[in-house]
Amino acid sequence: MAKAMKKDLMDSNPDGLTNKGVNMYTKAQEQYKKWGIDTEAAIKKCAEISVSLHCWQGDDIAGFENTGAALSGGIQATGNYPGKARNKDELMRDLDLVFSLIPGKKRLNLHEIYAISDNDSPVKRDQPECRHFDPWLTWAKARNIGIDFNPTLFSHPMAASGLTLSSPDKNIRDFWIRHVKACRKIAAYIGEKQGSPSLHNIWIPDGLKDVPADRLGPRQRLKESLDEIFSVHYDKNHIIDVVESKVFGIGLESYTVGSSDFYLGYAAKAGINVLLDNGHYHPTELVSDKISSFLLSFDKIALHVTRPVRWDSDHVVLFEDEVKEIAKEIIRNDAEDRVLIGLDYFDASINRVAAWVIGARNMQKALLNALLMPHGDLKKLQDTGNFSKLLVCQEELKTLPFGAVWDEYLLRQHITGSDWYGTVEKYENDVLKFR
Ligand code: RNT
Ligand code: ZN
Repeated sequence: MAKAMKKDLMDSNPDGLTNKGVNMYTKAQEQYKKWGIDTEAAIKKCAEISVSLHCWQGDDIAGFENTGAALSGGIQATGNYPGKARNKDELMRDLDLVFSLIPGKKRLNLHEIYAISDNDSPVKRDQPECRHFDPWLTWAKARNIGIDFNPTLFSHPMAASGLTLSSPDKNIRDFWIRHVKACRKIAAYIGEKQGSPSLHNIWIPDGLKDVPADRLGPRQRLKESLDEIFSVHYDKNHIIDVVESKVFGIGLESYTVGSSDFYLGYAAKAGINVLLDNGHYHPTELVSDKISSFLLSFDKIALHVTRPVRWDSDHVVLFEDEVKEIAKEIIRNDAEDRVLIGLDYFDASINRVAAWVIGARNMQKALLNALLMPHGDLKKLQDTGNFSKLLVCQEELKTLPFGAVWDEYLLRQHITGSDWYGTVEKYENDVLKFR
C-alpha cells in the first residue's frame, strides 16, 4: 500500500480521537441526537441482526466433490486470483479470518457440495447424509454461529441439459428430487442440532436458451417435483423453506422455469416462503420495493444481497443506494426477525477473503445506516404531505457523521477499523500465496 494512503487510513481515527483529543463519536452522537436518533441504541441493535455469509465466495463455488466439473447452471465466477480454498481445512481457516474482521451476528450459508466425506471418496450428489455436515456443525457451534443450507442442482452431469426438477426425463427429475429431499432432511437436522431453524433455499438453473415451444410443460413438471419434495413435513423450528426465482442465466436467456411469478404463486399456496436475490430481477425492478409487499403476505422473506453489474454478475456488495434502501425497508418496518439476510456473490478476480469481508461489512454498514434514521418522523412527513421537508431531511441525513458511529461500532465489537486490509495482506503473503 502506498505510504500516503496508509497514513490516510490511519488518520481516519480508529480510536475515535482526533489529534486535539476531541472524541469524534461523542460529537457524532450529539449531531444525531438533534435528529432524535439514539446512536447507542442503533449500535446495540445492529449487533443483534444476523447476516448469513455464503461459504462459496472462498472457492468460486467449487465445493468438495473434486470431480473437476466446471461451474454450470448459467452462473459464472470470473477471474483467476491465486489462493482459493481447495479443501475444508483451507475454507474453514479462511472463514475464521473473515469472521474475525466482520462485526455483528453471523451465520454460515452452506451448499450441499460442501459435504465432508468420512472416507476417501467424495459424497455423491444424491446421497448426502446428515453426518456429512457434522464437522461443519462442530465448527459452527464452537463459534456460536448458525448454519443455513442449499441443495446444489448445478455443476453435475445430471444437470448438463440445463433442466433438473423440470426435466422431461423422469430419471433426471427423480435424481434431483432425491437430492433435494436429502438436503431438506439435512437442513432440518442442522436446525434441530443448532437449536435455531436452518434456512433451506432451493434455486434451480432450469431454463432454455431459445424460444420455447412449451412454457407450461416444464413449469408443470417443476410444480410436481416440488409437491413431491414438500410432501415431507418438518418442524418449522428446525427448517425454513424458501424458493429462489430468477430472470435468466447465461446460455439460458429465453426462458426461466422458476420465474418470480411461478414461485410467488407456488410458495403462497404451499405455505412456504420466497427468497429474493437482488440480481434476479429486471434492471429497473428493485428488491427494496418488493420487501413491504412480501411482508404483508408471508411470515418470512429471505434475501440474497448481491451486486448485479449489467447482469446477475454477483460482484462484491458495496455500500450503495439499493443495499442501503433494502436495509431501510427491514429496519423501518421492524422486520429484523422476519427478513433473513444472506449474501450471495462470488468474485474470483480479487483476494477472496477481502471480497467476503468488504461485502459483509457493507451489509453491516447499510444496517447501521438504516438504524440511524428517524423513520417515525419521516413517515409522518409523508403522511402529512410535507414532501418538500421530507426530501430536505432525507438529503441532510446523508451527510451526518456516519463514519464516526461505524468506527465506534467496530471498536465495541473488537473489530479492526478501516485498516483491516493489512491483516488480509499478511494472510495472503503467509498463507494464500502457498496454495
Ligand atoms: C444463482 C443464485 C443462487 C446461487 C448460489 C450459489 O443465480 O443466485 O443463489 O448464486 O446458490
Ligand atoms: Zn442467489
